[in-house]
Amino acid sequence: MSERLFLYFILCLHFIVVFITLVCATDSTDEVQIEVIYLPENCTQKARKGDLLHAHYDGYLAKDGSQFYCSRSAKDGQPHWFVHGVGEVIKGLDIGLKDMCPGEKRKITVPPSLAFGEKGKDPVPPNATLIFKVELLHVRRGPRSMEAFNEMDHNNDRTLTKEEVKEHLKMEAKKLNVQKDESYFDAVVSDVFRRNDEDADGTLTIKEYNVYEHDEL
Ligand SMILES: *[C@@H]1O[C@H](CO)[C@@H](O)[C@H](O)[C@H]1NC(C)=O
Ligand SMILES: *[C@@H]1O[C@H](CO)[C@@H](O)[C@H](O)[C@H]1NC(C)=O
Ligand SMILES: [Ca+2]
Ligand SMILES: [Ca+2]
Repeated sequence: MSERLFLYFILCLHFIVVFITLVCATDSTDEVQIEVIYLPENCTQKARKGDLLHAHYDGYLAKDGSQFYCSRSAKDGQPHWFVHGVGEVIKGLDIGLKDMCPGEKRKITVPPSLAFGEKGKDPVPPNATLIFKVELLHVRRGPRSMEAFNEMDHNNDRTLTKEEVKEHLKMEAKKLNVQKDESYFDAVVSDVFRRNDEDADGTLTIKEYNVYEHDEL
């Protein structure tokens, strides 16, 4: 009798182990898998939340390997600029691009829950696991980074005036070879202040400027 009890006990243990394994397996299918294809010798700047990333990427459906997106052939074939870690791209890509270096290449596998979910989004079908091949070209500190704030804050008083923001925008435009006239910059500055200057005192504090906090991906 006691032997049967013992066997029963073992069987139960076995079930628990199988159960735990299954639960863990289910968990891991909801995770982003990152495979580093190429890592440059020197990593000049790792991608952080709020950074501007410049990248080429191809998207494939995991189930048959068919390609649904290619930045090299889409629109003008230019690599994309986007802000990292703030939902400008699907959640799975924000997670998969974390700490990536300029020049690095990754294969990122994204479960549907962190991509287009149960509904899908044309041309991605429902419940699709996606594979992205990403080549990161440049990482720049984004406009909402502490670095950018400090760069703009010429007199280091921890607040930004309209003039300071305007000067910064002009400098950025010059760096990127974008030609704009004075009224364009005035309009952008007004817009930035209208949306961020909560107490309407004509300056932006760090809090009002909404600097991205630490990475929480
Ligand atoms: C990497 O950085 C070191 C030190 O800055 C430099 O000497 C070396 O040439 C760099 N290598 C590459 C491949 O850029
Ligand atoms: C997608 O997955 C959900 C949850 O597993 C399921 O209820 C739904 O029927 C699936 N949709 C399609 C179109 O396969
Ligand atoms: Ca200032
Ligand atoms: Ca203010």
